[in-house]
Amino acid sequence: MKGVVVKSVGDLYNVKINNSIIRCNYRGKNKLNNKFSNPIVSGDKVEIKLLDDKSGIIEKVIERKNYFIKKSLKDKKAHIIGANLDQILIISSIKNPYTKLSFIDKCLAASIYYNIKPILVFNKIDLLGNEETLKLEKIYSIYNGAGIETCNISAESKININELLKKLLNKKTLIIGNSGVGKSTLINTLSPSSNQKTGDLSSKTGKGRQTTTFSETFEINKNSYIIDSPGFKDFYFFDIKRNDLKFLYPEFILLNDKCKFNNCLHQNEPKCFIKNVIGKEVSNKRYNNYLSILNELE
Ligand SMILES: Nc1nc2c(ncn2[C@@H]2O[C@H](COP(=O)(O)OP(=O)(O)O)[C@@H](O)[C@H]2O)c(=O)[nH]1
Ligand SMILES: [Mg+2]
Ligand SMILES: [Zn+2]
Repeated sequence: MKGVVVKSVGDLYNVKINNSIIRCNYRGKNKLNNKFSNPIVSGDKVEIKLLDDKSGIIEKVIERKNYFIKKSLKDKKAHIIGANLDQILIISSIKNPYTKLSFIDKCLAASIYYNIKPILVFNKIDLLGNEETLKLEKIYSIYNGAGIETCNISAESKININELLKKLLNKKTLIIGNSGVGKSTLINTLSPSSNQKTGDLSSKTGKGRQTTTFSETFEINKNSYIIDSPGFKDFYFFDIKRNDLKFLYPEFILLNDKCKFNNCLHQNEPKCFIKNVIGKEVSNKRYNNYLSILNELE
């Protein structure tokens, strides 16, 4: 029988078949390609053998259409956050906590690398004063200028939720972002029966505590699903290399081959076209973050 994994807890997986949930084990763990730190994730399509009407064994993971992975700091392997996705919402906030643009840029680059459309969402707009609203507008102009779709919401005060909902219809959407930006709150707003635990911000650090530990799928309606994921503190690429990065910036795409050297990384090479258009076609902030991400990569 075929089903879809909607939740994983340790070695147990909830597999949805028609409208019921079957609790499954997986025995093939050792046979798997050991590139991954977790063998099966929310969104995976699997074949199972039923043991009774509530439990079964996963016999096979069906080849993934795509996946979103990051490097696990524990074992340096690839940690899969979600599989078989149509798009990714990168949830950020200007306040409580502030999301660094370099973190956003890494999430965007990875989404593009894995061929999954990113949408940049700023949550908690109910908290913003005039100055912060202006700051957010500047950030939007940077990302819209780079060809990235954006949206601002308040998951708690339910602002712009219908606009966001329209983008989610008939899609499977992974939700990522730092801890505390409101991913689980958004899931509860979009899918009220989901009852995801949400976290208070730590009074010491102003950052979120981790309350979601495994990716889990929730239904918005019959054809629309959202996957909540544990917040990342930082984001380390697994298989994205230095030479890949310049192809993961949409605003570079038409300009990359205008440099003198076709292996130009737009650092200090002579006759680099990109360096000449910083502050114009390419934003200063995006370029500086590009350089710092580049320096982290092999
Ligand atoms: N003011 C405000 N607070 C929010 C909003 N969304 C979430 N929060 C709060 O932010 C904290 C962290 O939310 P949570 O959903 O657990 O974040 P997660 O770690 O990304 O899943 C909780 O105290 C929420 O009540 C919002 O739109 N506005
Ligand atoms: Mg959460
Ligand atoms: Zn260049």
